[in-house]
Amino acid sequence: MLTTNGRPVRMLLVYPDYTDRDCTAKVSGGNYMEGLASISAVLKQGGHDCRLLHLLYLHSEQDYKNKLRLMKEQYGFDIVGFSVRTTAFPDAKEYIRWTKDLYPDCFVICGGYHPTLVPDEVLAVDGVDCVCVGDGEYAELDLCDRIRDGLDYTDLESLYFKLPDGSFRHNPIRPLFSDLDRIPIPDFELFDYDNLESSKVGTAIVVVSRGCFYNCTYCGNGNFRKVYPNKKIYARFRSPENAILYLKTLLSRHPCIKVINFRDAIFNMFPDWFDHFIDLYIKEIHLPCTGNIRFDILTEDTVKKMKEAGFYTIDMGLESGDPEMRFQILRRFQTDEMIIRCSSWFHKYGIAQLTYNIIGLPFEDIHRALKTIKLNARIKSDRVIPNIFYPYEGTKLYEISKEAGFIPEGDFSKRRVPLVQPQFPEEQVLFIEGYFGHFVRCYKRAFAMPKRIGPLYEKWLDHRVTGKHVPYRFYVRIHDGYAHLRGKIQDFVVNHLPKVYMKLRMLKHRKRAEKS
Ligand code: B12
Ligand code: SF4
Repeated sequence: MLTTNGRPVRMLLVYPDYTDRDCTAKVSGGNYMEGLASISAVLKQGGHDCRLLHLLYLHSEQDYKNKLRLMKEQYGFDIVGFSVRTTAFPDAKEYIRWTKDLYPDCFVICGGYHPTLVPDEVLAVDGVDCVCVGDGEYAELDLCDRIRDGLDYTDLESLYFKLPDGSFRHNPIRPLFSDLDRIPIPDFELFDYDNLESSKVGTAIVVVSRGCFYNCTYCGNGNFRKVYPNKKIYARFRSPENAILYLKTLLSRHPCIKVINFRDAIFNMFPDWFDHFIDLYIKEIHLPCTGNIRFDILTEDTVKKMKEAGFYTIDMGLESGDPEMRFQILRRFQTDEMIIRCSSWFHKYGIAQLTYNIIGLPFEDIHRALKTIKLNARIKSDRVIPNIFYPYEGTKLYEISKEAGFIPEGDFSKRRVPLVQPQFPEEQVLFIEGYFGHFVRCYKRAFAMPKRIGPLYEKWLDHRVTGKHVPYRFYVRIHDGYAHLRGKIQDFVVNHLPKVYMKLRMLKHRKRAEKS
């Protein structure tokens, strides 16, 4: 049993924070993560200490070990905690192995989305001693307290342990508490905050809630909440007053922040909360902001108020333009009319609209994907983000994909198109993803044309997307080259000329808003 003999515990959190396989060292950037900042705040409030090893790119063994050694020399951690989202799991396994190579006696705990969805799979990994299921702040605090006091910790709620004989001990999951104001303001300084990718362009990633009460089949939320004994209160917000306190604290510590990006799953999930918060935000903060909004619970009045508050743009999950896919496969009960009506309010009040879309869903084909392009064009979305569907283990859509035989054998996490579906081959999915924005622009033009020419142009475009002889592979190759170059230029501007990037971005948003 690990103990620090009365000394406060030192915890090192490891955050593999990258989504590509680029191994080039980066000196700055990375994302803020509310969960880790929150754990750190609670541990520090409890008298322990916490540091972060923020992995901004795929590390080689030597690179990782050098960093860990340095941390050990400078900080002397007792526990290493890995935050693991599903797509980071294969790399996390390597980092854990290398950690144990260097420090065989070090206690390793994993938490985050993947360990919550499939705890035993994570606990089975060599080197993992413990897994945290669900929210981690108070499980971690109790663990550190017991380690400090030399007490048995293997019965702690929300933690699963690997025992010396290799068996697993599953403890019950602690109930959620409804009052998020109990959690201290996050420890923003766990991160090199002013150097984060968002901070460099004057933007703060802010999360003032937990969870979501919807059940979209591709999203982990439906399953994250199942682990709790009182799952009904899974979706919770800080009180509007406490959320304002959060923002004021952040702004006083980091005056470089000029824009707030609310990354809560659905910012208007509780319409009364949202209206009250906006009133306070107008009075007390009033900085340009953006957030993720759901169409079906919005009123025109709220959109009007959002404009007043400083919302210059909003994000919304459109996901699929095919109503059948939306209702039956994704379980998102939003009609085309609803989506079109809400979007018109955003145009009316000059708030730019960004939509998220999924390509390569199970049972989708290029004709259905084309409907997604067309719906984006119809609502005149200002910015479109196409994402290729990834079947997260533990989600309903993973099960559906597996049952249909669309999930290939072996590790599919590194495939560009995870599902293998005869009716929607890889090159077509990549083509739609690559040229999504281009075609949305073309269809916008078609829909704006006079009645006699518009439909003809639309037909010609349909043929360019779904025609029999479209050279999909060739187009994909051209797009890949272009995207690589564009990414390099954008990285350079964000990291070396952040002020120019910020100015260009604000200018672009202003232009869009003026246009609408
Ligand atoms: C805000 C957010 C973001 C932000 C911030 C990212 C971040 N890492 O937090 C941004 C916009 C950058 C982002 C990006 C991405 N995101 Co995101 N994001 C969210 C969102 C909406 C809320 C997360 C949040 O802050 N929750 C509140 C905090 C307090 O909770 P938490 O993070 O879960 O942390 C708690 C526990 O998990 C646990 N815990 C976490 N780590 C650890 C570590 C240890 C040691 C312990 C003990 C406990 C522990 O304790 C924490 C405190 O209670 C969720 C959806 C949702 N509703 O949860 C998706 C979600 C996390 N995102 C997801 C994905 C896929 C991504 C991207 C990969 C998307 C992409 N293709 O680019 C990237 C990955 C970026 C990255 N480097 O991590 C998935 C993850 C699915 C999965 N199974 O792993 C989610 C769940 C949405 C979904 N599709 O289901 N995201
Ligand atoms: S509304 Fe968003 S966060 Fe909520 S379940 Fe659906 S996809 Fe997940």
